[in-house]
Amino acid sequence: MSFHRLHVTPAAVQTPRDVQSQAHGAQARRYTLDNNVLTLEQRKFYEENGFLVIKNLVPDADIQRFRNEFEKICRKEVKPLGLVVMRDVTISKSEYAPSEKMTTKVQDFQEDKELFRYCTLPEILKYVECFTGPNIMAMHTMLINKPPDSGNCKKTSRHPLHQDLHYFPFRPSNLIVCAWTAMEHIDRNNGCLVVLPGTHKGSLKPHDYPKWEGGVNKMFHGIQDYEENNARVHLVMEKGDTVFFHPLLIHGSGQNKTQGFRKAISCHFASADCHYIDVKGTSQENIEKEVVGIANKFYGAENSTDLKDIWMIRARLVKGERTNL
Ligand SMILES: O=C(O)CCC(=O)C(=O)O
Repeated sequence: MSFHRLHVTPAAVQTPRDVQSQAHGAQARRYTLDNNVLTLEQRKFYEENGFLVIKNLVPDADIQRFRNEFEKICRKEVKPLGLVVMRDVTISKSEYAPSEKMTTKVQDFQEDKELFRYCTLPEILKYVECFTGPNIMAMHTMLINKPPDSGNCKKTSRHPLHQDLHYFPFRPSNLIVCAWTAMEHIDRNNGCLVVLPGTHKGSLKPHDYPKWEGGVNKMFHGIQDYEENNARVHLVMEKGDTVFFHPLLIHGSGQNKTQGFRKAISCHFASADCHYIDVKGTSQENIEKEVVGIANKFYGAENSTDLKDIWMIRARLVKGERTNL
């Protein structure tokens, strides 16, 4: 099966996905492509719920290598270009010492050969292609090291409920997918992902910092206005299990009540056929301001960067052709 570029089309014109849906009979499939990787049951599950867990997808040996590299970064033995290192809001600058305990997340590891291998693993890309088609860009990368919250009880390790599309100035959303891999056993005790099934069918909601007593970590925007009665699923995962989810799916993660640092590695992939949008005048304007402000500080520029440039610089082709993004 070959895929074609997907352009914004007038209502009367069919997209390749419409044609595929019809060829495969009864049910319209908006969120998955037909490439014989997903079973019918898996496709139906993703279409309905907006996420899909694949058990035991990433080998232990790879996870150990990601862990080793993360530790090297924390010890400042390697300093990959463009990498952003985040701390918990409760850790003051004066406390900073290069250690795993001070680092809650590293993001934008596209220049770190060892961590970036995650985004090129055939096991991962095989599934990503079911959502993006064959031209695949790795857009946003993270290794999350959720710290224990048991010491200060401020619950700052929680990640508020949000939709990842809030952060992204590119569309269409159906050609974007996140892969998130557990680097150890993850459950409600150490702060697993929680998802609101089916919410990927809704629209992008306004996000802002939640007013939490203990403070909120940088860029942890959340949704205030979501359906309280929507079912919630806590994703209990083993090392190597990987969840693929839609960027409109409402999700977050809970408090880490253990003494350990809960680790996961993730990448947001998009079809290279997606296009950038201008978020001015939309609910995404607040995140644009924040991201551009941080980038200008990082690169020492005065209001010179725009959101599209930031994304274009860090995006990497991992399969196929860089057609657009
Ligand atoms: O790993 C986590 O705790 C949550 C990550 C997440 O939802 C995100 O970064 O968008």
